[in-house]
Amino acid sequence: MRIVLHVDLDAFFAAIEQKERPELRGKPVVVGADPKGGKGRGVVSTTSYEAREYGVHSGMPIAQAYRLCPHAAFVSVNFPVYRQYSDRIMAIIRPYAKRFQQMSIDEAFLELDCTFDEAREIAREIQNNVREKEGLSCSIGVGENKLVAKIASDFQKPNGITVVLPNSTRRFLQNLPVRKLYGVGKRTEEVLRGLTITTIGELAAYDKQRLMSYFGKWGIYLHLLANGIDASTVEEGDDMKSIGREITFDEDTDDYPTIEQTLVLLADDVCNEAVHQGYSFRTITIKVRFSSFETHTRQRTLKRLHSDRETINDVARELIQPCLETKQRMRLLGVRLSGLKIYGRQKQIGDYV
Ligand code: TTP
Ligand code: MG
Repeated sequence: MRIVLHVDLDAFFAAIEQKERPELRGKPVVVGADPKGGKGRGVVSTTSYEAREYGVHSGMPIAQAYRLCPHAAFVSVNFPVYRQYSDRIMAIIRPYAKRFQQMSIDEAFLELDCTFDEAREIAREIQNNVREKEGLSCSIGVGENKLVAKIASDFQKPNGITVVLPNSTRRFLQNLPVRKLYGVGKRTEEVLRGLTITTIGELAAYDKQRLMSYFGKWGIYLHLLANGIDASTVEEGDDMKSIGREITFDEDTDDYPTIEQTLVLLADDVCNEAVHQGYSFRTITIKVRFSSFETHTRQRTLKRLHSDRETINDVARELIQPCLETKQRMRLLGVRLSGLKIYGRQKQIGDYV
């Protein structure tokens, strides 16, 4: 039987800050942009569980976080340190798996060759091992496929283990909101709500043909997911999804030199991060948010892997052109690299520049 285990670190960036700085332990910690006494722009990356009690969460404007919890410790993002933790933790987890797929800086799927009872033991061992070696806690989900394992790891956070046996998959999913299914974002959620579907159980029981008339092929896929069916496999590989940076301007701007300078800064930043971690990339994406909050992303996938900043700069400049032509003021600018592949560590990078 195929068993999938999903590991996700708890409050990852904030937990590392608390580990590195004992004075922050047990306190609300907000990792993200500078709040500037409530006037700061930019967003919250993540928060410690203590800060979540005040309603502060990832993606929230930092000024709002400041209003909700002014006495929190506001800490800026220290990405290279988080990446080092991530690399070490993934190296601890990887040997437990028959197949291993890292999904982001703090989560991975493991395909296991064992029984569900043994999988629960492995989950405990992984938690203990990560706690002893790195001083961090994680939550783990075990299920018959990736979909169930991922939803299960989120079910009892922090420091939880949730095992969903195949014969209880449908019952487990039934009362959860549709938003928990991967691929279901705000838009799909809203359309579903219009059909009076809010839970996964309601979606599973809905007529497949009608879903297809609203969503096309995606409707069939949604119906399968809601029924706990997911055929995607754990793919071996260096699957760090992306390396990205965003900057919210202090004041919205349509000044080309300012925008270009920022673009170069962002390109440099993501390039340094990629080279430092030994990644080459194939896809470059830019993100622009205008004053109206209207947000655009544009991307290009190149024919081969690259690892130089000039390529990022050239492609990013081309991609941003249509956004400049709108003459709207920009609020936020971002650059992201994806299609990443590891080419050993620093020493080989030169070969690919
Ligand atoms: P998550 O696993 O989504 O969040 P988390 O680990 O902080 O908390 P949880 O216990 O709920 O898993 O994301 C992992 C890290 O990615 C997170 O620590 C910070 C970063 N991140 C952002 O920078 N911005 C975001 O909007 C999100 C969701 C995460
Ligand atoms: Mg996490």
